[in-house]
Amino acid sequence: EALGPQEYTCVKMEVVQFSDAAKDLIDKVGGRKIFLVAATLRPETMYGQTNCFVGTAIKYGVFAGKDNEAYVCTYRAARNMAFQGISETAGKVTQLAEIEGTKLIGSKIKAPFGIHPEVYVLPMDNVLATKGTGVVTSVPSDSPDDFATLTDLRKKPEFYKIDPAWVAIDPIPVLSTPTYGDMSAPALVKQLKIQSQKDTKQLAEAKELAYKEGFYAGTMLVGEYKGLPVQEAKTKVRASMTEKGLAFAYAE
Ligand code: A2H
Repeated sequence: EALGPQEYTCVKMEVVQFSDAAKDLIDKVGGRKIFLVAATLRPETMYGQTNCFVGTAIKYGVFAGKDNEAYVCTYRAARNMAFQGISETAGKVTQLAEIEGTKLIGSKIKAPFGIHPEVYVLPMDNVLATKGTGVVTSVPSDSPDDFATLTDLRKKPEFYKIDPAWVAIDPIPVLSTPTYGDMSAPALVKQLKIQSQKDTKQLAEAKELAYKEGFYAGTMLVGEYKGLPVQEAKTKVRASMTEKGLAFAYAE
């Protein structure tokens, strides 16, 4: 855990098609554009998004943003955003609707900068309600948690009550590292013999190794900053996304 404030990039994933269980949200937002808002520390990896995760035990709100937008995230995150100039009214949280994480599963959303521009919302066990927005965009090439969870879902779609079509996108190489090659997460999951998303101790170790190697030794393989070191690309991708209205800065 970081000691100082954590600076996230919030990626705005516009809803293209709600799941049946979430469809009634549309009538509650007064014609606003609705986005799932995913907090990430690795904006440079967004080219490799294959899906998005929500917590099945988490309650989400839909909150009024500026410019006739609405954001799906935890109430906690919406309150923090209100004090960072992100809500419709400065300092104020305007909640338009509420929805359980399970009901969002199967919704189709846009993945900003994604090589696959549209992805599905899927369940993850270890999403914390107390961190970020409670929405995690999934990059299985570079996040061991994302890779382990996606692998679980692919192995047992009926157990997780998901359509196999929602997990059809394979991990996409985004950056290359000397130690782990073009896809750090699958390499580390294999090396540390991680069996599932339940192996939280090994996953924490894998996450640390992947993060350090990617940041200090990674080179971009795709996108506008292909060929650049990850250290340089990170801030550039973030700025580019923000400038296009696809992301915003969020700290907690
Ligand atoms: B990261 P930190 Cl490619 N619960 O984004 C669990 N995990 C959460 C979360 C929550 N409520 N909110 C955000 N996260 C994830 C990309 C990524 C991330 C890659 C590699 C590593 C990585 C794609 N998923 O994180 O505890 C988000 O996943 C490892 C550091 O605040 C976010 O960045 O340090 C990261 O954890 C924030 O974790």
